[in-house]
Amino acid sequence: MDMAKIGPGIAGGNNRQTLTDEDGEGRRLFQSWCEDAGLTMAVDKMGTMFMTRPGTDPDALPVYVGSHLDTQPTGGKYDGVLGVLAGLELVRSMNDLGIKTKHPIVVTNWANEEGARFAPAMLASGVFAGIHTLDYAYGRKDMDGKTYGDELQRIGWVGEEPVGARKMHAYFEYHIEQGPILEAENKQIGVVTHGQGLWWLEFTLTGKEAHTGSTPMPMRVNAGLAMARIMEAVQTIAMANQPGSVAGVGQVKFSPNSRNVLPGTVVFTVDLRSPDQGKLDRMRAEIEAKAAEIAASLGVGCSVEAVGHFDPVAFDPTLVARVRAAAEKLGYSHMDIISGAGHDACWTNKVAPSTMVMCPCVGGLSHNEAEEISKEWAAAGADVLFHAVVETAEIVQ
Ligand code: HGY
Ligand code: MN
Ligand code: MN
Repeated sequence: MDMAKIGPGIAGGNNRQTLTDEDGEGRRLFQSWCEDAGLTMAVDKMGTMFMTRPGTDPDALPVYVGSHLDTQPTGGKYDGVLGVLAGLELVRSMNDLGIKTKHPIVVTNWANEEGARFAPAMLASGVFAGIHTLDYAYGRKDMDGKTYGDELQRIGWVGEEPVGARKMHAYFEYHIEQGPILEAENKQIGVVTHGQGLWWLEFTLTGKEAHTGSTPMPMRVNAGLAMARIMEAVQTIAMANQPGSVAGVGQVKFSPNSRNVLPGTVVFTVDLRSPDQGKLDRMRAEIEAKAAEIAASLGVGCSVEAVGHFDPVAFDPTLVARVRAAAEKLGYSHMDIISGAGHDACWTNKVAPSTMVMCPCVGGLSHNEAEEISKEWAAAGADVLFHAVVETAEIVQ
């Protein structure tokens, strides 16, 4: 709740977008809490924060536990934040209990998980996993044309450490489900076995700027109409690939976006996801083909760029089993689940054994300021996380 006071939204949630002053303030608060718990901070060149609790074996690779503190513009208080602060709480509990582990523990705040301001999502963990270069990431621009590199510099969080230099023994991420399944099934814990794959397809449609009043209908080159028909086609294609696949449009930019001017340019992003690799790629091909056909039928120019992508992810079976065993041992109701949302764990899984723990959220609502969980749900997930992480880090006392 103290973190939620930083970058407050307008309806009880948060607007603490990556590399804003509010993000900087949230980082400093998190750093102070971590240093009070005896952790030492390192920051890499993408601005990701690594807070280390030493292990007894200096040569043992650390066990990482983290998520993200950046939010959507109309985000909730728990998406990402729960996982970062649960990592901190895990360390505080180890301190209280005098637990020492062979492997160090590193609590992590990944920069720019959301991808709302600078696409793609999971940008920093993507550089860490070798998916993106640092130059590509630094060059990513927000809607105002500001670059990631400049904004990271401006808030003073460019770290020294080369991105991806540090190696992991294992990575755990605790996150709200952001979907309705756990609550509907009355389960306290989501044992996350997989994450669905994703394409972010950015379409640029080129019409003809013209007067909305004096231009006869047959003379119009209407990029807005093309977008509307493509959005309908996206819905039809997603519904033809049930169960499990999803597709929709969250961001549209009309230029000049004036009430009485037909748009010259319309830019919009299709967010397409499926746990099934074949469906994911077939749907992408169908959407792109249909978009080209619709644009051509209206004389509208159409180009598309994939601005985000990851294949469906299978998390580490040993770690997944350890989460499931912890839930069993602690007596929490649980079920296996596929993550509908993308997470930094999807990228760390490329370079180290990774998995996730999920708790329910009210009505499955997320990316909405009304996002809500119960303290009981939060505590149960943190308890399972604690046991899975500490077992992986090997208690020596
Ligand atoms: O888009 C996602 O899945 C994540 O919330 N950034
Ligand atoms: Mn998240
Ligand atoms: Mn999110």
